[in-house]
Amino acid sequence: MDFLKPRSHRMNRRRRIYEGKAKVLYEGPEPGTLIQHFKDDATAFNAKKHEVIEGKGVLTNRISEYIFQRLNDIGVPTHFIRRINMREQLIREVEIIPLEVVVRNVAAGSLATRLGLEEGAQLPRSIIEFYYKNDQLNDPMVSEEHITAFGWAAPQEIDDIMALAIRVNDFLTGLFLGVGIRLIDFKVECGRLWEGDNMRIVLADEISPDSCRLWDVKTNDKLDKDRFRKDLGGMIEAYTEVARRLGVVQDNEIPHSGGPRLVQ
Ligand code: AIR
Ligand code: ASP
Repeated sequence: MDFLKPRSHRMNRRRRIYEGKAKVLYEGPEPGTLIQHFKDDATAFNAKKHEVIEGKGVLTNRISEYIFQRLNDIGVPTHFIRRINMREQLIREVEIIPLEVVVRNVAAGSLATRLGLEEGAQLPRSIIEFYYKNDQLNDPMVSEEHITAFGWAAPQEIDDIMALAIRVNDFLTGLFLGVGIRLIDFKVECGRLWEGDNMRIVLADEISPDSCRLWDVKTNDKLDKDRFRKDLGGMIEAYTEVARRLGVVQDNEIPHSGGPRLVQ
C-alpha cells in the first residue's frame, strides 16, 4: 500500500548514493542515471554555519535546471537530463573529479582577501583556480602540478576542464548580463562520463546562486549566497529575484510576493 504513504516516505525507500551539504543523490530509474535532490540547507565556511532556508532547494533546482538545459542546447556537455519535480532532477551518473573549479571575472571573496584586492575590481582577464574537494582539509587551493602529480586528473583532462569552464563563463556572463546581473565568479564541478570505452569530461553538480556570485548591475546588490555568508538577510528573496529575471518562475508562483497572506 505504498501509494497511501506520504510522498516523502516513499522517496526515502530509494537507495541513497551520496549526501552532500546541499544535495542528496539517489539511485536513478535506469542504470547510469541518478536523481539529484536539492535540500533547503544552506551552509558556509565548510558547514560551520548552517541554516535551513525554506524553499531554497526549489529555487536552486529550477535555476540550475534552466542553466544546464541552456548549456545542453548550445552543445556544452553536462550530466543534466531533465527535471523530475520541484526538488529533483534526473542526471547521468558520472565519476566526479575531486576538484572545485572556480572562474573569476571580478575580485571578490577569497581572491580579494588573499591578494588584498578591492572587492568589485574588474580582473585583467578571467582567472581559473582549482581547489581540492576535501572537507577535512577545507578545500585547499591546488595547482595543475598537484592535480597531475596526485592523479586527480590527467593533463588532457585539465585542458578539457579549462575549455569547458571558459565556455560556461562566456555563456553565463552574457545570460546574466541580459537580465541585469553581473557574474562576478562561480564554481563548477566536472565528471567523467563513460560511453562504452569512450570517456568525456562533462559539467556536473549545479549552477545556482549557491555556487555563483551575482550582483545587480545597477545597484551592486548581492543576489547570491553571500547574503547568507555575510548575514545580510533576504537570501530567499534574492534567489527568487534571480529566478524571476531568468523567467524560471512566473510572478504568480512566487511565494511571499507581497500582499497579505494567510498565516496557518
Ligand atoms: N564556491 C566555492 N566553493 C563553494 C562555492 N559555492 C563558489 C562561491 C563563489 C566562488 O566559488 O560561491 O562564487 C569563489 O568562492 P571564494 O569563497 O573562493 O571566493
Ligand atoms: N558550501 C560550502 C560550505 O558549506 C562553502 C561555501 O559555499 O561557502 O562551507
